[in-house]
Amino acid sequence: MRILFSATATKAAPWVSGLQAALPEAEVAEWAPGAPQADHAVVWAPPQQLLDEQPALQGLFNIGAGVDALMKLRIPPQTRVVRLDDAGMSVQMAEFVCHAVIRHFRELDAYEQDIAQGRWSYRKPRLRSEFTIGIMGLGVLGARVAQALQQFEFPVLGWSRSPKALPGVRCYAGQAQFGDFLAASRVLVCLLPLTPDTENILDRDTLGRLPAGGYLINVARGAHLVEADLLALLDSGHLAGATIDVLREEPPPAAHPFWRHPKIALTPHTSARTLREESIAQIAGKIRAMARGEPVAGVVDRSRGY
Ligand code: NDP
Ligand code: OXD
Repeated sequence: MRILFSATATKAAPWVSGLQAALPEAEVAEWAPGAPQADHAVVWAPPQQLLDEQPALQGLFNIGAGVDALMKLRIPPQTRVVRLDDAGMSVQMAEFVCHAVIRHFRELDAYEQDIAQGRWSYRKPRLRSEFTIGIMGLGVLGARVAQALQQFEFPVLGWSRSPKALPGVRCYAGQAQFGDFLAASRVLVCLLPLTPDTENILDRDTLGRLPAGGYLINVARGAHLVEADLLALLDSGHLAGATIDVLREEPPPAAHPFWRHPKIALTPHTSARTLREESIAQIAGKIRAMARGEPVAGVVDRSRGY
């Protein structure tokens, strides 16, 4: 069995040696143009040339949860595209989103500014029951975030494409229930995949339907958000602030307004990182399951785009 590795902005050597150690029966190599035909490829945003030269791949394993970069490429029809299925990401996403929610709910930014100015002041505690958290996307990551937020007794709502029943979560589905979901969400967390249906979904209309004083946490993809619309709603005071982990251009140009906006907490696409060892173990397990003819989790439905 032959496996190729190709990942933009990632050191190949530890992945190649890790995959080789996990699959000693295979021959694992970093992809280069003209590489011999392989059975599987493990990739992040690979060049189109790899797919054009490898028409017989059985599995194309993405070393991330989001497959939007892959969906832009021409992929041979019989190749199964397989995403990372948690692999240590959901606990990171849960801690990141809980941190962002609590930081805002407890006004920790404001306390830090007070302390920096030598002020020992108290703010009136906010009502937890009014801090409804609406999660867009109730998949592997969204469901885990919903579960974690309930530990802090926030009312949690969720929105997905198909109807869901999650313990303790008020679930909404589809376009018909989108408006009701937004109107009830004081904090909006985006954990959708980026698809033609969800691109630009965080626009003036969507964000404007949050209650006054709403707060946005975008941990999915930069192209979900119309950045100018967020800025306008922050300036008008309709939104109280935002935590932004992902941007259309990463890193953003030096003049990008999000770098220094007083109401935006910016992080460098780090809310849930790919963990190499967990990911290699998961991919190796799936490659072996495929060789035995067994089904594997995380196969992307190309017609949906996720
Ligand atoms: P999943 O595929 O498991 O879940 C996606 C969820 O979104 C599902 O509940 C799905 O609904 C819902 N959804 C998809 N399309 C629509 C739509 N048009 N309308 C309403 N709901 C929709 O993905 P994950 O939870 O694993 O990951 C989500 C995203 O998080 C990734 O695609 C990636 O972009 C991002 N991500 C960001 C990271 C970071 O570090 N910032 C790290 C990892 C991931 P249904 O259940 O009905 O199918
Ligand atoms: C992912 C990411 O999709 O890191 O896994 O953004």
